[in-house]
Amino acid sequence: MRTKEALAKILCLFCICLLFIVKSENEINTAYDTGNKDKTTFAEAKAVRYLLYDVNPGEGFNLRRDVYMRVANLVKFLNEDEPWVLVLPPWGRLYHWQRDVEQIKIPWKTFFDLDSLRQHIPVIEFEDYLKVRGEPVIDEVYYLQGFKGGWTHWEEKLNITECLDSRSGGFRQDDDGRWRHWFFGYEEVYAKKFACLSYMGHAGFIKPFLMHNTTGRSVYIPQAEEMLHDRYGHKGYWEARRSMVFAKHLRDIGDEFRAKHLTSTDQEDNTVLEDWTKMRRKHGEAKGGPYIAIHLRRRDYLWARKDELPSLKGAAKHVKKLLKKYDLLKVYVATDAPKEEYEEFKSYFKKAEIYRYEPTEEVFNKYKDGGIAIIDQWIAAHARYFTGSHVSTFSFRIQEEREILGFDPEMTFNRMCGDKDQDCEQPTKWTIIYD
Ligand SMILES: Nc1nc2c(ncn2[C@@H]2O[C@H](COP(=O)(O)OP(=O)(O)O)[C@@H](O)[C@H]2O)c(=O)[nH]1
Ligand SMILES: [Mg+2]
Repeated sequence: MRTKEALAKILCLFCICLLFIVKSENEINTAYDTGNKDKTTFAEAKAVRYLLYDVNPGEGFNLRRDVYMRVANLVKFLNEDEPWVLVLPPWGRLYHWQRDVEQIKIPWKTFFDLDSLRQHIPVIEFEDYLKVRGEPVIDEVYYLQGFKGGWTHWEEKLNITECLDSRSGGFRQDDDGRWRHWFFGYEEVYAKKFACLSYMGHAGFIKPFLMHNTTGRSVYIPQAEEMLHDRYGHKGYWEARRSMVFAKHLRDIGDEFRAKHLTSTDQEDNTVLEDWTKMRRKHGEAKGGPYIAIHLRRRDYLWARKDELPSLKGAAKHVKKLLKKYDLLKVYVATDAPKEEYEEFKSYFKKAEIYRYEPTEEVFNKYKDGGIAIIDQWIAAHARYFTGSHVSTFSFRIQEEREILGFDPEMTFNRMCGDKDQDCEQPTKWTIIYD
């Protein structure tokens, strides 16, 4: 009798274990639903679909961050009806990232905190997408483009048409009918279907098309910048923006630099970072470190926006005034300037201490130009006072970071003027919105 009871107990335990295993398998399958393993049969559960996107190759790092926000909110909107996961486009081959080492296939976790992104929408890295699919395949590609002949009045519309770009954005069909492309450097990847999609509209406008006119497990939309923000500067914009927390390893480097050279710590400066979903600072709560930060945009901007940028001497003159006004001695310079230009800028100061972050080779090799740009932005975001460069998205992202931290907008939304226009128009104050 005893042995029978014991046997029954063991059998029972075994059954419970089995149930658990089956349950967690199901959970895994619904969380990372895959093409191959998709044998789960939940009565109402819909299979997860994957959205991939990319931005016109000519666009820089900080406009790309802006396009992420648009697509992220599209994915959020899709998830109101169907489970979609956003596949993060690997970073690489950016126009400004020109050092000798090849900078491709950089995952998002190098630059951003994925857990924070995931508190807004479900995201996975491209490499994880490939693992989940088990095959280097993307089902459908819709290459976004404008309408032929441009437009005279604005209306939301989309239409599958011939490709306006004679190269079809570099997509070409091989002998087996597979669509080939550079695909972020993963040239083994192929797409099953390709079409050009003329588009004029906000990001949310593509939702019905994705839900009803596409059937593939994954849909890729290159040139996603054609889709506009659903509501620029509103609650959803800021939710997506707040979720884009920089990776901790980069914040740590910036914080170390602040403490070592700029007498700046979060406790002293009232800039302690909290979980973004709970963080809600009032304007003026953040004090910032005892330094002025400037974003001195040079290189390609010198010819593109020559009259709106100060000369190095002009910038120095302006910074001196600021140091006096705010009774400070230290200056942090975020810049893409070559060494000689930075040295020239520095030479205009006698008393003030001028700082720039310069990575060791080891740090550079790990985090690349994108990581260094973020460290610069992070340090600039913690200054008592910030001033940037005219219509630079690099400056804009610093301003947003400062809004999140809780600075007085007067200490944030500033830009340096060109030498000939000392009274130039200052940037719009896109202040943070929570509700
Ligand atoms: N590290 C660093 N890089 C910069 C700075 N300013 C510009 N860059 C580089 O130049 C690129 C500028 O492109 P983008 O992000 O599109 O900003 P925008 O062109 O100024 O609107 C950045 O991604 C960086 O690679 C800076 O202050 N620090
Ligand atoms: Mg740019």
